[in-house]
Amino acid sequence: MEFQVGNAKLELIKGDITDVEADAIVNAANSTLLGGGGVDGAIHRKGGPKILEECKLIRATEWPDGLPTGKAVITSGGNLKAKHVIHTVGPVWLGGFHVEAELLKQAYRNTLKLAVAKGLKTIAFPSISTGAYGYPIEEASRIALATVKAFLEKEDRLERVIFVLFSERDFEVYLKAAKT
Ligand code: AR6
Repeated sequence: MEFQVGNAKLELIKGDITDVEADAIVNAANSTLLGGGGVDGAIHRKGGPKILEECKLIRATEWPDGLPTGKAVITSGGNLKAKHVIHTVGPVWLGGFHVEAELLKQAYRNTLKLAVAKGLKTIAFPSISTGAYGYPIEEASRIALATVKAFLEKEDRLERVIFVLFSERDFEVYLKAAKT
């Protein structure tokens, strides 16, 4: 499913983000930047050790105490088809009373800003925070889509943003949110 937003195409697909060809795919990482399960594990497994080496360098230089929730950093794509990986940290769901929504917005927005700053044109997102971090996907999908749409309406340098949903159910939830 594809929608036009400003100058860009916003696309929803069901699939594995590690197979996507794009200027950047986004990693739903944790603050350590040293890997984990879910999409993070899949990206490091398929992308190979170069990505982890670059993450370690970022920790040693820019973020010695870890990447704060809502921030984003970029590495190469290693062995992936994607040229780069943008690593961001979504919020852990704590019941909705702890600024989770604002932090989720920041994760999407800071990732998009970094992509533009690096001159990237195509970027693919997973559903940040809705796996291990427990964010209810209906609410997260609305925030994700609204944040990306608002960004694309003001910023004409991105050409394509793809949401890569891992399950049929996640895909249906995002599709419903995109249509309303
Ligand atoms: N392609 C696309 N989506 C995927 C893939 C994939 N290959 N694999 C999983 N997903 P999660 P979070 C979906 O848990 O909730 C990690 O351990 C998955 O079905 O990966 O932000 C990190 O190191 C779900 O819908 O990320 C952190 O510690 C979505 O990606 C923590 O998990 C996000 O699930 C981050 O938790």
